[in-house]
Amino acid sequence: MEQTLHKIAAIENLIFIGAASLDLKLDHKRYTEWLSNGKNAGMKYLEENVEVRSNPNLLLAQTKSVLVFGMPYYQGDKWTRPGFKTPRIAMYARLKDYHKLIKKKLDLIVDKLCASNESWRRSDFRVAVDTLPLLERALANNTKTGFIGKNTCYIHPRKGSFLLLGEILSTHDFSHHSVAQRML
Ligand code: B12
Repeated sequence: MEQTLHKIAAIENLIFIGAASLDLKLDHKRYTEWLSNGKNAGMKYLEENVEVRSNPNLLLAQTKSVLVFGMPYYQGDKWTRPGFKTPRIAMYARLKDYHKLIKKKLDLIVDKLCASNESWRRSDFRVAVDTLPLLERALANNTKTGFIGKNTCYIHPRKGSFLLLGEILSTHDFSHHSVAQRML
């Protein structure tokens, strides 16, 4: 299954980071401390749905797996060549809106997963890219494939931290299912 998800993700120019452990107790604690220290700096929406953020079951009942994907967004030095005035725009913002971009790609992956198993329904999955109340970095960290850096970003051993995250929540346990042969 792992191998297949890596391949399907690559077709969409994503990387499959891994299936995350859903144990977010420590992260929940870190998050609430962060809030009580006022680190959200006026971003009021981060004070909402605090319980939901560390419990994917409240976003999709019976969630058994959270599959974490990444979209590398480093764009090399094409913006910094001599004579070219570098615009002061964050690198991720020079792309099309990544929420729409990644969501579309993850929706296609969900379609492929559903097509691979006739008992799987679209409603067994939920796609998240930034906008759902979910601790995305903590989940990426829980895949045990990389680490949280001093910049607070999830860092992938090969792709670094220029990586936007997206997730597929599923009621199916991806550590046990194998749809590999039927899919590709
Ligand atoms: C609010 C927000 C912001 C705010 C606040 C940033 C912040 N420090 O949280 C602002 C607008 C400033 C921002 C800026 C950026 N953001 Co932003 N942002 C978010 C958002 C919506 C929520 C983050 C959040 O909950 N913060 C609260 C803190 C407490 O949580 P956290 O940082 O996720 O940390 C948790 C874990 O990582 C863990 N943890 C923290 N430290 C440690 C240390 C160790 C050792 C361990 C084990 C665990 C651990 O515990 C924490 C609580 O669970 C997420 C999307 C999402 N839903 O998760 C994107 C997200 C974090 N942002 C992202 C990006 C790309 C950025 C920018 C790089 C964009 C840019 N300007 O180029 C900057 C980076 C700034 C920075 N260094 O954090 C990506 C990060 C991808 C990655 N590889 O990690 C995310 C995941 C969006 C996405 N879907 O791709 N962001």
